[in-house]
Amino acid sequence: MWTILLTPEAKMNSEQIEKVFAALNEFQIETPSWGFANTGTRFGKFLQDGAAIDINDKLSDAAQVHQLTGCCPSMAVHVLWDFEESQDPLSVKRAAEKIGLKLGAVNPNIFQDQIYKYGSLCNRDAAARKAALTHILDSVKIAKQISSRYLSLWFADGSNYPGQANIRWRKKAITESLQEVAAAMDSDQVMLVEYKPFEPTFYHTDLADWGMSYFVSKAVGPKAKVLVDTGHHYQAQNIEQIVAWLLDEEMLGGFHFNDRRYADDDLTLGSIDPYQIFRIFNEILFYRWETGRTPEIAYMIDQSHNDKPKIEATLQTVCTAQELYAKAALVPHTNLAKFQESNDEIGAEECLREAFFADVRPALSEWRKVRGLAPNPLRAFRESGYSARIAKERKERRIALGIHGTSSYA
Ligand code: LRH
Ligand code: MN
Repeated sequence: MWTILLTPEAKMNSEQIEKVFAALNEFQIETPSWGFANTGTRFGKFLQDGAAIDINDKLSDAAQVHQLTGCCPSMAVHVLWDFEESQDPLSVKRAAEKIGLKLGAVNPNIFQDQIYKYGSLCNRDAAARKAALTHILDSVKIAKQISSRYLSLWFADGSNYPGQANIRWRKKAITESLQEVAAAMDSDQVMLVEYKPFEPTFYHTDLADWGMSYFVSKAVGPKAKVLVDTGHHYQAQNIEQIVAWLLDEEMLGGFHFNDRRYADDDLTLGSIDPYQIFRIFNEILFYRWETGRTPEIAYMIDQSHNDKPKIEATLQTVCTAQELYAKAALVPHTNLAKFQESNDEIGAEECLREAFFADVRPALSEWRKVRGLAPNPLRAFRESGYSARIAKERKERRIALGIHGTSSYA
């Protein structure tokens, strides 16, 4: 009934190794430009000499991660953090392609300007709404110029006190504006609508949970899908259930992966609860096995590495994501479905536990070796001397540029 995967010395049989290799062949995850820059919390930002200063540094660091892991061919950009006013986005696209990278999801910044004090698209002040809509439409243009399929939208919009906001008015306002944005997008472009229960506002957030993003996305039309940021859930919320529902509704557009102990902590994936990410991957692979449908899902990282060395933290994250995806590919779906139908909860749970506790690292190292990649990317990166090189070069450049690194968020 159960394949004996639990005992550590048990070697995976060829069928299981094939499943792991097939999973690794298809698994790709996008790195965030802001994960390579100096970031912090409201209590401070601890600067790293090696942190990226500009978009070229971010591209160079993202290329390092892709060269070492083979599964991060694109880097997401945050418009106001990555594109200077005068900068031609095409030149950034070309710079990326020169080092084997693509520019990924385009994230407008509709939360940091003073005009957004009471919100962006939900603000009662027409000037703020206009500024936000204009910036988002500019971001759509940039996405087209750099051939990016994804416009990834997160709104800090909300309120801090009861009575402050007409929540229904704001719901209509953001829906109407996003319908206008969708109309400006190409038919093959996807709008990802992210939700977050709180922060930076602490009474209500306009897009606070998956249901609100679902409703607004439905009202916007077929280009809009829901973006699940794993850090944007109340404690104890069953995220994989939300994923299962969005899959069944064909409304799952993508993920912002990170980990958390308390709230939107943006810690490295799998550092606190690796079983959480495994359960999410399991829902996706089980859905595909059961329906034969392979939904297009944008796997992306959204983390701010406030103390860990940023490239190493990103390498840890990518390798952990590969491991957890490979483990989820080992779940025996036929057995699982049979145990579910016969209400054999232990049988069903053991299908997941056996796969989760399987040691896929030998197969993962083998998969890397076959591709001419270092079996252990993190060790290879440490031995490369890249960190010391960039720390020296960027420290000198910061001094030359008179940058003290505490200005913008990323
Ligand atoms: C908001 C968020 C959003 C980004 C930002 C960097 O918390 O998750 O996705 O724009 O982090
Ligand atoms: Mn996010």
